[in-house]
Amino acid sequence: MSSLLVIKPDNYYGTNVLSALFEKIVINYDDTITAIATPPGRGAIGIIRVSGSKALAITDSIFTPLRAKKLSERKTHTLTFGKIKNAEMIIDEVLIGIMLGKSSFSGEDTVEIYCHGGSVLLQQILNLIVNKGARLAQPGEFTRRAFVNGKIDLTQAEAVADLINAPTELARRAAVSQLEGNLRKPLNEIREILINILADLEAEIDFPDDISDSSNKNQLLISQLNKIKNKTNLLLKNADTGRILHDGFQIVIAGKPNAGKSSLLNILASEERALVTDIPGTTRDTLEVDVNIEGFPVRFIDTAGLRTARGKVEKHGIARAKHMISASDMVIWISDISKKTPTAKPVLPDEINDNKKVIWVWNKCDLPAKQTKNFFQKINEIFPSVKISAITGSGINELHNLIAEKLHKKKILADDDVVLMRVRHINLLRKVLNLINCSLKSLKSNTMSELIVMDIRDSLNAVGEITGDFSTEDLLDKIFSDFCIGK
Ligand SMILES: Nc1nc2c(ncn2[C@@H]2O[C@H](COP(=O)(O)OP(=O)(O)OP(=O)(O)O)[C@@H](O)[C@H]2O)c(=O)[nH]1
Ligand SMILES: [Mg+2]
Repeated sequence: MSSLLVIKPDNYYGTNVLSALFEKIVINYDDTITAIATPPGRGAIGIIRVSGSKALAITDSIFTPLRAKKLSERKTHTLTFGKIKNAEMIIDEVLIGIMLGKSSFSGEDTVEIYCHGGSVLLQQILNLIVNKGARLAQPGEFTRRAFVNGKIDLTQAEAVADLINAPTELARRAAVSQLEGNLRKPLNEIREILINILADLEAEIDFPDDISDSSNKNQLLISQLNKIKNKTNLLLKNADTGRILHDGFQIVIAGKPNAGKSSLLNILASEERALVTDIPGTTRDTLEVDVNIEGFPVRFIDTAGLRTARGKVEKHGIARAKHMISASDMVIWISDISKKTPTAKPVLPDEINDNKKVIWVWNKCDLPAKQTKNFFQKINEIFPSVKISAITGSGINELHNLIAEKLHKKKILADDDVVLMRVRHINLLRKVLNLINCSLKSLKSNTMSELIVMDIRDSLNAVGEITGDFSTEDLLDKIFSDFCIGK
């Protein structure tokens, strides 16, 4: 699709200061869409959604209510029992909910058909609806319409997807907070201040003679810009935590062959996922397991033992392990405590470019330790370390705690805490912060107002891009393509 600018109908960039910023293009969302909203497979109930101006008429044409009233004669938010028919053939007995116009999720007439949850049956009803004139919905199109119809902003639309995809309770809480508008509110406040600043600066440029006390004016401007800076910093405060909640945290388990990497993965996964033998070089490929660590979605990755490769397959496995190490958020370096380390200092692969991302795990502590006191001390000075046995399970709780500590668990405090979860939001807000800092510098050095106006406009656009007040079709396509069909 081409890169068109989408302006929401209720957009209030109404001031003449800003009107020149946008070219208004109205996108046609007039057709009626439909989709199965429940997951594939068998279930007690299946749901089909229909949304658009012909939703009621189309559904009426295949539905016979138990009592006389047609759907189009019923009030909003009512349920009607009856039969879906193809000509005279009964397809299913169903309950139908209707939500009309602005009072529906999408902001337009919406019908939900609750039928029995069989895939053939659902497909049949869907086909009937399409034959009567509805179009199959794109992924996330119901939510996209809610956005276009001004029911929610883009942060809330994204929160819908994040809520559905939330891998842990903590991620769900963060998504609900965003859905409730806890990100939208501070962004709107920032936008209001930016609009006011822009209007003042434009007036100053257009009518320079009317400006009386310019030093006072500058002070006011600086204090407004600092206000934005504080609000933006507050939003960015939990960005690291948010990114982990959204994208997960990758921990690679690495070490020499036979150190017990796969055994540790199995104990963390609470099941026998990886093959364990006493032959060094058992693991060749990477193996991933997702675990919830105190609310954070953590992916543990078992890797091939690092040594001089013997053969082509092992060589590939080791290359893959090294790649995973460099791309990871954290490395558990696992070392066999029952074997004497051949070097006086710890030697780690070059791919671990930051000691801060390492937790040193001494494994096999059920066996006699063969390390010198000196070596233990050296490790403790450089890395957080823990002694475990992947056979008996001892020390695993301590390892859990060390990981949780690194995940900044304490940063999420209350339900309404704003946690930026998407890289898109984080990058745009960092851009706002940079631009505001530039404006503050410009003001202090008495740079021309025109240049400050440009920075403020760019900040306004960046905030608008987060909320969707300023967005392109390409951006919307990208965001909504991650949604499931029917949402
Ligand atoms: N005594 C004892 N043996 C262990 C422990 N952890 C693993 N082992 C044994 O060590 C051997 C190697 O374990 P793995 O988990 O396959 O080791 P690995 O690091 O994945 O080895 P590669 O895949 O070959 O690199 C197996 O015989 C395990 O049973 C432990 O805590 N104590
Ligand atoms: Mg292994």
